[in-house]
Amino acid sequence: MTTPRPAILIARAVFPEVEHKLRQHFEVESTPPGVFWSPAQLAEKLQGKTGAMTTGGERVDAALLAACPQLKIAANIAVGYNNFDLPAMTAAGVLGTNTPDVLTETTADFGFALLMATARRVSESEHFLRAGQWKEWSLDLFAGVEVHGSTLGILGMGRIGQAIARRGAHGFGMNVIYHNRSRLDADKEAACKARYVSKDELFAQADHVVLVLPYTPTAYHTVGAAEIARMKPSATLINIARGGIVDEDALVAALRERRIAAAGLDVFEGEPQVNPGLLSVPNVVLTPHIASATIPTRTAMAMLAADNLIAYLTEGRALTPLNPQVIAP
Ligand code: 8YV
Repeated sequence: MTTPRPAILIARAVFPEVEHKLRQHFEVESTPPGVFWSPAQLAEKLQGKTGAMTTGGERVDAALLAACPQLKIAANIAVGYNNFDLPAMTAAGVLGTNTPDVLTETTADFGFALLMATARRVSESEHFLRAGQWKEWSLDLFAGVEVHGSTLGILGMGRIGQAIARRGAHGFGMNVIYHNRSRLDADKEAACKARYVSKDELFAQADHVVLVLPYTPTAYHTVGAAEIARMKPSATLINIARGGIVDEDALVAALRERRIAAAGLDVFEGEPQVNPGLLSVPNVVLTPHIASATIPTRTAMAMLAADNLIAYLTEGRALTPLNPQVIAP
């Protein structure tokens, strides 16, 4: 008698080649494109499954774990894992994995794209043009703020923060400052030409503040009215980390009153819902959480999540475990 193959759920539609790979190892239930499960539906779909391939949109918390006692692994297609209650997963003996490294450069490219679009008013001016409002050219038409040679302040100096720093320092001759939980070693600081400063100094000195820190419970509203008040009136704020890091109401007020020049946001506290205040101010560039969205990178992320599922459910090991103590208690 052959042992039955493990059953897994792909909780959100993935590329055909990823599903094909998984079907070589598992009984796979996939999710059609455009279908998104509520927490109750997700728990129902996971009945009898030992593995789940998730995205940032699926929460794996104590309630889900209690409803799905057979679950052994949740493989997130994301480097961030704030949708996982990791202590609860560890307590339930469920492994969590993420997708570091494969998205670093692509996400840094987008961070820079958003910075450029925000500083140089790309979206705002395009809306103006499309609305047929362009009648005359003038010297100050959509005059923005400088990028090259300006001061780039990076909050959160992990892999993506360093990749953004390299672009700023080497590509745009920017003066790079950063703040992080721990200071980088001298070699890494030299590679990014970055100088460590306090959080207060970062907000006060930067012409462009870029947020790339992980979203832990203590990071909630790291950027609130007080931090925004420290920023220069000509400064921009770019968020490609997680929406909850910024107090969006405080940001809307600052943008409306032009206390800072502009903001570029790829992430939102209640996404996919967007704070209506943000939709009502012109000096903000808004994108729907697409910083890692190129086909090669999203494929690499999904393949890494697939490889984690295969490695763990067939060989008891994982490539990028978040709570390795589940594997080797
Ligand atoms: C993901 C992200 O695409 O990796 C992350 O943490 O924010 C994005 O790259 C998104 O979270 C979907 O899972």
